[in-house]
Amino acid sequence: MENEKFAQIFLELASLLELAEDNPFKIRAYGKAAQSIESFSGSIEDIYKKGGLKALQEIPGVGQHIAEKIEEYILTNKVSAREKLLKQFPPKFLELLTIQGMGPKTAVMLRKKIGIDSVDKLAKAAKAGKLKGLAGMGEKKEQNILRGIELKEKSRGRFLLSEATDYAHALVEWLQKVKDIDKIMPAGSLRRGCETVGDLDILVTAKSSKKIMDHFVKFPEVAEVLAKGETKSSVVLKNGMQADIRVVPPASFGAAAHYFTGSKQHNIHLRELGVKKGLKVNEYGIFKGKNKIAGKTEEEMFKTFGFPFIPPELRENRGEWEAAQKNKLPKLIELKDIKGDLHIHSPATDGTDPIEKIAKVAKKLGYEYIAITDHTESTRVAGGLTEKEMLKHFEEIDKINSKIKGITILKGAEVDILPDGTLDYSNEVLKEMDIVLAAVHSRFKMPEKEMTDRICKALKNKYVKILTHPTGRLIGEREPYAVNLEKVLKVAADTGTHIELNANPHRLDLNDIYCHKAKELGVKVVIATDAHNADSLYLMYFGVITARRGWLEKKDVLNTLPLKNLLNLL
Ligand code: DGT
Ligand code: CA
Ligand code: CA
Repeated sequence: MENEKFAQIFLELASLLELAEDNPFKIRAYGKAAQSIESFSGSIEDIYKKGGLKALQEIPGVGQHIAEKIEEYILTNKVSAREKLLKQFPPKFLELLTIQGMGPKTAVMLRKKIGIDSVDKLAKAAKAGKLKGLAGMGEKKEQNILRGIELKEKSRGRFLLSEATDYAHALVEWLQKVKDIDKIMPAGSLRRGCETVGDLDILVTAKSSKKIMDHFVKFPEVAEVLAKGETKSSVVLKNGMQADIRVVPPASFGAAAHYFTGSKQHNIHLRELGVKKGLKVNEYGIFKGKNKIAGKTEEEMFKTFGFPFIPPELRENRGEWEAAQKNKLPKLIELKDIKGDLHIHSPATDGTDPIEKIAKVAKKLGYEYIAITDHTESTRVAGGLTEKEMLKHFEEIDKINSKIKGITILKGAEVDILPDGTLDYSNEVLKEMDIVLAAVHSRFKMPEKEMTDRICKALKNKYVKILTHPTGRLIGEREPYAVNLEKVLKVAADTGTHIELNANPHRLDLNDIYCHKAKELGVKVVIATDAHNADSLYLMYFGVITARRGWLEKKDVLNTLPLKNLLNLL
């Protein structure tokens, strides 16, 4: 969480420099540093305190220049270069860049021509049709910006699952410092693994509620205390997220856990079942007349109705009650079922950690294999390799593979699907790979039919094994491209191609609903992190929880196979 502050500063600096039309290499360096710092597992501040500038420079993506800025921030709480640029481009103006369809050039132009310096003003101008006609602005571009604004408005007040998870962990750790605290459970959408979370709902049992509440409101990340009571308190954290805590009696813990985990629709169904049986269900328990007949554990809550335990990720009223009734709940995939990560970038393109380091972390995670899958020529912004460079890079991988024991490194690439559906590489080169991933990285705005044909054509290439991030969405930032996914999944089924569930919490692409659809159509899903550094291998967790929301079992996921079976299948 502390690191996030630094990452945020460099991201902002990158945007500011872009607005100032500074050197593109410098801009990329800041972007890379931000990414690397955000996913770095140690504390940046501690590293500086122990080893100074020199130690900072051991962090991937951090050179002398960036290390000095970190130092400046730690010592003065400011970065002068940033302060200077913020005078020219204030935060309200900067926010324009978070709108899909708004680049730095457009933002600067709009300010100069019609004085737009905030998202509010942009929204008004776009809605009034005042953008088209300005330099380089057509009807389409205006529409695009309008869609970007809507997307932003829709996601306002929601947080990525990863951010919510970080805060929930920190809060739980903080609460555990209270001596007589008993159970602590983050419930709500977080426990169900939803891709975005509105607020945190923490449940605790303890002897003294007062001690808990006193301690809760002193959590260092609290920005504002909204309410402080005996059974419930609410705060707003510094990132704008609300957190509610409830102290419940141990005899009602199961009922409260079930109620506050939700979803609301799931809860309503149980209450209705209760009514039919003459039982009252609420957050205190299940009651027959005045007698409480269940409530201590969640299992008990389900068992009273003759149901097995329904995992939180399934509680969306999407068929889990019927499946429980028939004893046909899936045995959901677990993190420990994953045997390897099949989508990883190395420094040969836009990754930041050496392959050896990645392999070491993968081994620690208990994996049997990883695949190094760098970008191909057309993805220039990410430093994509030509065919010749890729073959040379494979020789490097072979060398490393023969040196490293206990894990196998597969050679692959994330090959661009060109606008006409052909691939960036010839079959002669694809043939040399252990695994071929294919992805769309350009021309996102094609009409649906063209995009669908483009992707389906690529899937028909016999060397292509996995389609990565199938819709290209970035949660709250970029809409999925127009594509008929159902058709894509059918072609995947026919051609024996696998579909990625990209575990990056900004993507989670395929989403839960389409994971379920893939399963129905018999398409195996690959859960992969798309890691650009070793720490990002831990993002697998978010992929697995999304897969669970999509009802996937171990057998539905390709990278649960041991290496031998995987290679046979490929
Ligand atoms: P969020 O915070 O918007 O991401 O979503 P949740 O699911 O965490 O919703 P939240 O925080 O409003 O409430 C937590 C849980 O409390 C919710 O999942 C189910 C339960 N709950 C809240 N309001 C109601 C209600 O009106 N009826 C029922 N049956 N349950 C409710
Ligand atoms: Ca919530
Ligand atoms: Ca809540």
